[in-house]
Amino acid sequence: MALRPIITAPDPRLREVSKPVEKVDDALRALMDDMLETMYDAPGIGLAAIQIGVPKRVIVMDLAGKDEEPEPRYFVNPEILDPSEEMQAYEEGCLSVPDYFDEVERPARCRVKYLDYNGESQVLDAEGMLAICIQHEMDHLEGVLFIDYLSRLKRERVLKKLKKEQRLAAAS
Ligand code: GNR
Ligand code: NI
Repeated sequence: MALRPIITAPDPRLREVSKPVEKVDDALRALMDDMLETMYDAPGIGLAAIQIGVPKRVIVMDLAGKDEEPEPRYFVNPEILDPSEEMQAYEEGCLSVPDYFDEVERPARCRVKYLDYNGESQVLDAEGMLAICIQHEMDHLEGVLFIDYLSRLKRERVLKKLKKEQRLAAAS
């Protein structure tokens, strides 16, 4: 297992549409292991492969609390079905948009169809934080970031600040 660097906005790779996985094999499981380790280290509750620069439709997640047993989840080629009409708002953050949080509204419930760590087909009914996180991660697979739901003014302000920070970091 290895930690991989997390790429941050406005890196153009975050805008790529990730490609479906053809086979859940040992190489893909090694990628998922690295993703989980990188996510725990960050720390974060979810990670899409493109956030470490790999444009595959793979997501890892763990929503267990700090004092609970880890509960790693793996989603390969996920699809969202039956999003609810009812929406819920939540203050979101993203490891690829560091140190910025803002409210995003998404369907409160959805169903997710995906392949698991062993390549077996699964269907999961999601609500609450699970629904929020799976939709946030699915967006990454389409090259969408949570700041895309904010006003243009807010988004440009965030991106400008990130660019400036990256410029300063590169110069030091
Ligand atoms: O760690 C994360 N926390 C979070 C909080 C609210 C809504 C979504 C998230 S996902 C984020 C990790 C991440 O960037 N995944 O893509
Ligand atoms: Ni994110």
